[in-house]
Amino acid sequence: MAAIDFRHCFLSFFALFLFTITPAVGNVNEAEFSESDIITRDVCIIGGGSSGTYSAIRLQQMGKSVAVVEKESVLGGHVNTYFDPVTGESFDYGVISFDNITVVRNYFDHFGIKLAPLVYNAGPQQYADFANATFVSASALPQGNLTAALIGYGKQLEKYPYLFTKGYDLPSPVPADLLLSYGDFINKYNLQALAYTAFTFIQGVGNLLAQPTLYIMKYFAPATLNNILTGSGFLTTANHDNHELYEKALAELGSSAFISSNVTQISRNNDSVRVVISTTEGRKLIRASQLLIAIQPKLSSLSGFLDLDAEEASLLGQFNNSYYWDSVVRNSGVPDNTSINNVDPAAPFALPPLPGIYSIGSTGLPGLHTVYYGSPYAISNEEVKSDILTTIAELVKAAGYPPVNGTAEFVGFNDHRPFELTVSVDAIKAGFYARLNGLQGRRKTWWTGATWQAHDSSQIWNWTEYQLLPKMAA
Ligand SMILES: Cc1cc2nc3c(=O)[nH]c(=O)nc-3n(C[C@@H](O)[C@@H](O)[C@H](O)COP(=O)(O)OP(=O)(O)OC[C@H]3O[C@@H](n4cnc5c(N)ncnc54)[C@H](O)[C@@H]3O)c2cc1C
Ligand SMILES: *[C@@H]1O[C@H](CO)[C@@H](O)[C@H](O)[C@H]1NC(C)=O
Ligand SMILES: *[C@@H]1O[C@H](CO)[C@@H](O)[C@H](O)[C@H]1NC(C)=O
Ligand SMILES: *[C@@H]1O[C@H](CO)[C@@H](O)[C@H](O)[C@H]1NC(C)=O
Ligand SMILES: *[C@@H]1O[C@H](CO)[C@@H](O)[C@H](O)[C@H]1NC(C)=O
Ligand SMILES: *[C@@H]1O[C@H](CO)[C@@H](O)[C@H](O)[C@H]1NC(C)=O
Ligand SMILES: *[C@@H]1O[C@H](CO)[C@@H](O)[C@H](O)[C@H]1NC(C)=O
Ligand SMILES: *[C@@H]1O[C@H](CO)[C@@H](O)[C@H](O)[C@H]1NC(C)=O
Ligand SMILES: *[C@@H]1O[C@H](CO)[C@@H](O)[C@H](O)[C@H]1NC(C)=O
Ligand SMILES: *[C@@H]1O[C@H](CO)[C@@H](O)[C@H](O)[C@H]1NC(C)=O
Repeated sequence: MAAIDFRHCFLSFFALFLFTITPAVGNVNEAEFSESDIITRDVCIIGGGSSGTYSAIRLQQMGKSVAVVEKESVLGGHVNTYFDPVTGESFDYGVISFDNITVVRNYFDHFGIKLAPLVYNAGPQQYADFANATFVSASALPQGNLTAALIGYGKQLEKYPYLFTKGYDLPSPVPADLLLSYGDFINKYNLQALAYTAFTFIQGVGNLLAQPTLYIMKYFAPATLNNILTGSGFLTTANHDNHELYEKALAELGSSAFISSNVTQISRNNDSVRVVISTTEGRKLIRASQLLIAIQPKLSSLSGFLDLDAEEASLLGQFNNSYYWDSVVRNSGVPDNTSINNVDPAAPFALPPLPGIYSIGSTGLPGLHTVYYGSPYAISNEEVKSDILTTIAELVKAAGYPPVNGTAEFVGFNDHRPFELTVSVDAIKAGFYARLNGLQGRRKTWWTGATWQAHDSSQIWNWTEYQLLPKMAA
């Protein structure tokens, strides 16, 4: 084993060193693999989250053979479902809601999973400035007509229908309003009353007001807007177990899914793609006609194993990203029926600074609250956990909530970095996305996921279904 580890270190170093100089490096030596460790498939998919799993299931239905490589021990990516041993109930605290559209209905129907309207039973909403544990009455927050602002926002969205069907296929020049910071856009169109609602729904983007409007519109799309305006329309699984979709997908994929597996090397040439993976049952070689990359395309995520060429490296190297966490805390001391939202009454639109907690949410189950956390820059999981527990303790003390039996502890905690991938306004103006789209199909490689459409599973599946898979199948 030591010899293999050593050689692997050497190869990765070598590949990293060379990729900027020559496009064709890291040829996989097939002779190292016995026949039983070589898997031949039409498409090899890297990442078994929202986009990778959808693509795998649909490509199989279209008659293609696939292999899916997922580093975690489960499929599903940002889906986190908590199973409460005390009540036997479950709830979702990662991906929760889906839109009532054909691709969503077909996908869940295929696995016999029932969808139902999403019902919020978050109980009374409290507001507090989490930075100094000061509770604030709702009437002290900025007032305005939310409905009017949402309708006004909808009128703006109507100007850019392509944003919601065609990924990042932007016109040239890119419309100036899409390049405004979201804060400036809100002020320009008098939409101040929706800022806090956007902050609560469009979590994880770092500094919401500083992001280019393009990114916020992609995420805060017409379907989401309509669901908020009508107060209905969001669907979730009837059993409150979104993870079931991924258990059933894993079972259907069978020996074509490689979970708990790391990609160690990918080499592409004009004939085929070769992917070396490290699984719990040893190293395997996947030979495929096409590669589908369904992980976040940060250069740092890919450069360790992918034979990137200069164009790929120069594009993917431009991405910056935000940070997002979800968690479940038991025995927080916050009453079961209470949710507390973070506000800063002194800040524009009362949006609190990040890094920080978005909200502490009632789950409807005794002793359990969800806590969401965001940051524009990198911080460690230990810092996040410590900030959450300290802040909760201060809020509980300030509120004078009655003592509970037990101490606050995490029973769920997930780091969703890298979350929103963004490039600079200058890069967007200079045609970054036209070049990025030019990677599709190039070097036998296709790309899907949030960065190609939005952090919204319904939108990702819809885009993958209508824009990507037909091109891959052709
Ligand atoms: C807390 C939270 C709540 C959300 N709520 C909703 C919601 O209610 N509704 C909604 O529509 N959307 C929601 N989203 C957005 C969510 O739908 C999208 O972020 C979606 O998961 C993105 O899909 P993806 O395929 O791009 O990435 P992911 O789903 O993250 O999938 C990527 C997969 O690749 C794996 N991976 C990464 N690197 C490697 C590697 N090197 N080798 C192998 N595998 C690798 C990861 O483990 C992961 O499984 C939420 C997201 C978060 C974080
Ligand atoms: C989805 O919308 C259709 C109408 O288009 C409706 O019949 C169906 O009940 C909705 N699904 C759910 C789960 O609400
Ligand atoms: C808490 O901080 C806010 C500003 O963020 C300030 O307006 C308020 O006075 C502070 N409250 C206390 C009790 O210090
Ligand atoms: C808010 O705006 C909506 C839509 O324009 C309007 O119907 C409603 O009367 C307004 N509400 C108030 C309180 O002004
Ligand atoms: C789904 O994609 C189709 C085809 O591009 C498009 O017409 C439709 O508006 C999309 N639906 C949503 C909700 O994005
Ligand atoms: C691979 O394909 C490209 C584009 O079709 C071509 O330019 C190149 O010469 C080919 N390389 C080899 C080794 O055949
Ligand atoms: C995958 O990589 C992780 C992190 O480097 C490591 O802990 C794990 O053992 C690896 N798994 C396999 C099967 O190689
Ligand atoms: C992007 O990078 C800059 C500089 O490193 C940083 O300040 C910013 O907060 C980052 N994050 C986002 C989400 O833009
Ligand atoms: C919330 O629960 C507390 C007890 O924990 C109770 O005193 C209070 O009346 C409840 N509030 C509501 C609105 O149900
Ligand atoms: C606290 O929990 C312990 C262990 O479950 C139990 O024995 C005890 O009676 C509980 N005390 C209160 C005040 O609920």
